[in-house]
Amino acid sequence: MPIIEETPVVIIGAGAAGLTLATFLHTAGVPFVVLERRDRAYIEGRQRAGVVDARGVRMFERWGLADRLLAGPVAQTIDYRINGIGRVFEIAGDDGSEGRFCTQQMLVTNLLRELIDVRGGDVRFDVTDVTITNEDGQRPQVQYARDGQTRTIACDHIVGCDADRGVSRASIPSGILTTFSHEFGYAWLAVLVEAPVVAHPIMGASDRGFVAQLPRGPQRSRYYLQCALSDGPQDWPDERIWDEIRVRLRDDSIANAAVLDREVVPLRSVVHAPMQFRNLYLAGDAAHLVPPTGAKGMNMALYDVDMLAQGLVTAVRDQDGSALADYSATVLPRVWRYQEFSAWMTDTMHNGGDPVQHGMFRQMAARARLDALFSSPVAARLHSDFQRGMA
Ligand code: RFL
Repeated sequence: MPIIEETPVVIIGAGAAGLTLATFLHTAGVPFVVLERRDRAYIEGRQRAGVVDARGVRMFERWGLADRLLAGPVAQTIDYRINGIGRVFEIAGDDGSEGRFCTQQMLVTNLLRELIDVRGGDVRFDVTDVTITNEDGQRPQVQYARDGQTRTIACDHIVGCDADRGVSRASIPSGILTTFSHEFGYAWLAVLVEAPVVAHPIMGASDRGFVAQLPRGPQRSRYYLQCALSDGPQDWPDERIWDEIRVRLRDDSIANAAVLDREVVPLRSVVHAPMQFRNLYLAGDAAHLVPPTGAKGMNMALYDVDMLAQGLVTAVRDQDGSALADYSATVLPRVWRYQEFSAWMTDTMHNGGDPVQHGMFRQMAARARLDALFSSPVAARLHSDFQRGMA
């Protein structure tokens, strides 16, 4: 016999979105269950984003969690380079709020500690075979297997925080969602190295392709190198990685360091809309993907769950489902603004470099766009606002 339980909210996926939402719900006294297919150690070890933007910092402050969850220095500068020649852009706003170089790994580890170890929140790891029943006029159910047993949870709301290949979006019948997508035609080799960022985070256009170095804690950084879509990690041995970094940054003094991880990430932008169907709500990568160039993937996920948490709290605690009904319409305009920003950053930094793909006209036009950040206070202000998540 399957085990049947009840809870108002089931969250599928314990990544940045699912754990943040669960912690907000716990803070507001709304019961939930989180289902995650991986184990805790795997999730704590997953390295990805590096910045919580200023809006995200404010959000954690508003929920009274910033001191316990966020760490790392403030994110104030980016060294934009063209063929090794750099100019340092100051990310500035007039409201005093700043982003933090808090890695996704650190945020997730702190969320797990706060939610499970401190508060005893209900997060179930190593689940398999999650299936969603979300029929018109019926109470939703989520079924899953763990330790050889099948269990069913009856609930009022299901939140899909299980990223692009999860079960949540796949459970929505075809014809309901529209998928908007764009492929950039190249990939990034993402390399985690045992070497810190020395002065400022770097975003570099070069004739040989894009290069970036971003902090991942006090001793580590992540390099990104534009590469072909057909490349695999095996095409990039350590020596090739370091040679290419030195050439693209025009800096022979950069010494080889240990390469801890390497993966090839195709650059694409995707939005699935609407972000809800009956009692199922999609958040984070389950609803949209951005190329990492603008550092917005995790921050968009945090925005989604901020809005969802507020809607779920009023629906469950105050029996007022109006904010939840408007969830998708509320968040999508902002999703599109940050899609546009991420595509802008991606085009500018890649077209401004290697002219092979888009030609020399687009190269010069992209460099002019980058120049405007340093010559036009209006362009600089807008760019700062997007970087800070305040646009
Ligand atoms: P996550 O963090 O991937 O979490 C999804 C969770 O769902 C679980 N899951 C399931 N659980 C149960 N049943 C199933 N059937 C399930 N299927 C999946 C997974 O195990 C996982 O634990 O998605 P979430 O929470 O939506 O968060 C989104 C962010 O992780 C993502 O947007 C960012 O990592 C994107 N990203 C970056 N974002 C930034 O803001 N700044 C960056 O600099 C940045 N760099 C990056 C990135 C993503 C990268 N990837 C994915 C390759 C760099 C890289 C290399």
